[in-house]
Amino acid sequence: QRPDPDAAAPLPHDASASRRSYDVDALAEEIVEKLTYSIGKSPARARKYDWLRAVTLTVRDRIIDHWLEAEDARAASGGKQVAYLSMEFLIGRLLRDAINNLNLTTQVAEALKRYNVDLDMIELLEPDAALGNGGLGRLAACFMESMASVGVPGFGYGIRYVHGFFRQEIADGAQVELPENWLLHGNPWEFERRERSYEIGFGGKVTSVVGEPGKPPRQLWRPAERVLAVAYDTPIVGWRGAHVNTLRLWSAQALDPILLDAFNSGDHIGALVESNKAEAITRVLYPADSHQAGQELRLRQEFFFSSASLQDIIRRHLETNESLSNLHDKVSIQLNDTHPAVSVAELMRLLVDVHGMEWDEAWEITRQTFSYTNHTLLPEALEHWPIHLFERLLPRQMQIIYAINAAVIRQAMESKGFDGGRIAAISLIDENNGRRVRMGQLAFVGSHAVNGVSALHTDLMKETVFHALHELYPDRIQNKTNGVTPRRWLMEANPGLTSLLKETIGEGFLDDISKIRDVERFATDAGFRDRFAAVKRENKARLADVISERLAISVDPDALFDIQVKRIHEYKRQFLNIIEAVALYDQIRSQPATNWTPRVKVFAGKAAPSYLQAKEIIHLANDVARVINSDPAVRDLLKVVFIPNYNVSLAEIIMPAADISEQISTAGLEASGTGNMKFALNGALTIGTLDGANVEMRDHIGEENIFIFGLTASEVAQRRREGHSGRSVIEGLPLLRDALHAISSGVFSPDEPNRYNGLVGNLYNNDWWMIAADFQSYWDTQRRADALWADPAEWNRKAILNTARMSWFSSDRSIREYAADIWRTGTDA
Ligand code: CR6
Repeated sequence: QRPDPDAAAPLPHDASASRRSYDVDALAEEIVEKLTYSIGKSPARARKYDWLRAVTLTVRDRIIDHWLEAEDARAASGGKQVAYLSMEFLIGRLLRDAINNLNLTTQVAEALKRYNVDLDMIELLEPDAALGNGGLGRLAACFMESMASVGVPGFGYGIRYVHGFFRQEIADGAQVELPENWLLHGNPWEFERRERSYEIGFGGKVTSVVGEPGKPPRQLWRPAERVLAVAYDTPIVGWRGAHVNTLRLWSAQALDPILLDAFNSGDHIGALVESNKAEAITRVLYPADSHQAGQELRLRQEFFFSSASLQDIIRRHLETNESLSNLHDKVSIQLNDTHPAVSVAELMRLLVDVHGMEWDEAWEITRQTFSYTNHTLLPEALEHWPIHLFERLLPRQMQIIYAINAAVIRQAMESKGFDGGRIAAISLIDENNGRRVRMGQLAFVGSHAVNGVSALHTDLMKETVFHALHELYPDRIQNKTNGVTPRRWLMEANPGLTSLLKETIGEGFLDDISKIRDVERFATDAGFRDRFAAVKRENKARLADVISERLAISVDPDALFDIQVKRIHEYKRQFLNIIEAVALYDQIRSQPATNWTPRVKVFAGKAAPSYLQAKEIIHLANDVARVINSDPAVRDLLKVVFIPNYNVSLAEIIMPAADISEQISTAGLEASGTGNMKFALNGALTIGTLDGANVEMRDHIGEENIFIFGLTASEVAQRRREGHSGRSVIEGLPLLRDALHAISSGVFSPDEPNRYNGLVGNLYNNDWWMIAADFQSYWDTQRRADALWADPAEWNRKAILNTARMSWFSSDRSIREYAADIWRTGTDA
């Protein structure tokens, strides 16, 4: 029997005497004790941030009991663990998550109320830990939470960036990037683990040392430069406190904090050069999403956290095992994209050079240990490093990659009769673009399992980037469709809907999200539909308040909220959405008598600082918003809003407030998407292409409950082969032509009429992203949505069916599949 989340003092599992109490009196007392003795303030003098810290420390203590217990249990069982290596963890705020997962919401709020402090207000002060760019980083965060919830013993390994993803402001319509400073008030969640530090080398030389008779010479790498990786641990607590896993993030430090000789001889700056150079490695997150940032510092980051994590994994293994020959039975290492792919070469070096293992055995263990997730097919995002850079920074790893490559090519020629062209396709070295190491190929050959993140994406992997490798290793690629955690994205983000569901179908869905399907029966119940709609309206009013506070724009919560929030990228086609807004604006003005559906189009998202087209799209959205919102002719029929600084916390407000979710990428290019899942779970209707996980969403939700439009992936490929360009399409569609003309003639940018000539010109000359090609279909589908909006009962029925049928897209399901098919670790359920 699970405890009732709203009961006064539910202990997640059996309470042991040492456990801290969960009742309100004890919590209230302890919060003040933290305030007094850990922070040095009396309740009367405490400021908001002091309360945040005191509450965090109080909640944290309750996690620690479980954490230590989990560590002991794990060590005693000797079972297999998962190490999830990811350059990004986009965790957002942790306090609400922790309180929710411990079922402490009511009690903590009650305890704080005694001091006239509001828990909601305190929670909002917590900085958003933005150690990631977008979907990939957020997926890693959802996976950490799900591993702890379903009982997969896991470690997340990543980088403790001092500055996370930049803060975005909009000035005169354009994006401005400002540094982010999440550690400003300290980070009460983390524990520095000095004893867990490792040396990481760069550069230098490799020498051959003659070994024992009959054995090959050993290679000795003497790095020219060495830095220290220091671990910082954050406990991640699962649902109902069942398990606590560890997120271990590495921070770079110099071995010598200061060069005293230099300092004493008067070179005060030079004395700090080394420590600056070392610390630069973990100073800032690269803000490129689905795009390779090809600088040396990025490769240093990748190697730094890979090597530190592997050294840590090996050390932990050897604490309870005699040798490394069973490493693959005890740990599964998941490579989250190719960012940690250098791990394949580094593990070989550690096994062979440092621990004296034979090459063949080491290779077998390496392959059995690693698995790799691919997250994109975009050519500009596939990582490849110039050989000369790789060799200079990582000379021994380069040798190892050559050796692996030779073996793979030999195997291909011998067993499958591969010839020239197909050898070039599998080679770890790209010979065409000035010789580069291909990280995707390295990750692929070094892993026993390779997965895509949606069914369509996985199929396309087999047909495109990994076509030849798939022929060589036909059993290696499998699919693992992404998911999102329902704790954060339903319970915490949408308490109104959660309560309504609890009242309607009971609380079973909290523990087993598949039970949410029970609400399907109520989709035709008028009373329930009204309550569902009332919750949505409240969530929209909350978003309207945010829009009014931040932008001084008033929007009507009764209008249709049509929302596209995600990174700004040409393939995601925010431009298509903006053109539709312009065309609609035009129509509303020229046909004022028509019964238009009042709409609020909401945009949010960041552009990579060096991605000029993406920045132009942001500028255009803001220019169009300014003109439309100030035109009395459209009255309240159309509003366009760009909310700055999209992040996890803002997403938690936006996702529950959407009527329409825009998932309109050019088919074949969005590997999965995860925002699409969050919206639909919260009862938004999707307008989307048959791309990424939209395809599977359609299958689960039912074709009639989702708006699908546009070219399919194979049609896009076909058009591109035929040399499609937008001109003839545009000339045949007056609606589109006029909208584009308005944009390119300066209607929205009178201060610089030519500002959007480039963007529009691309559609005429090329239309690579099929915006012109898909416009009519998109427009028609939006009008179908208008028509449905006119029938609220029917709209709400479909919205309820979305919520009811989205449970498969829980990251608990994804994690169970990884555990069963790739990691071969157990779960609780
Ligand atoms: N940009 C994909 O583009 C996917 C996530 C997580 C992305 C997106 O469709 O949902 O990964 N890819 O799998 C990369 O980051 C390389 C993303 O977030």
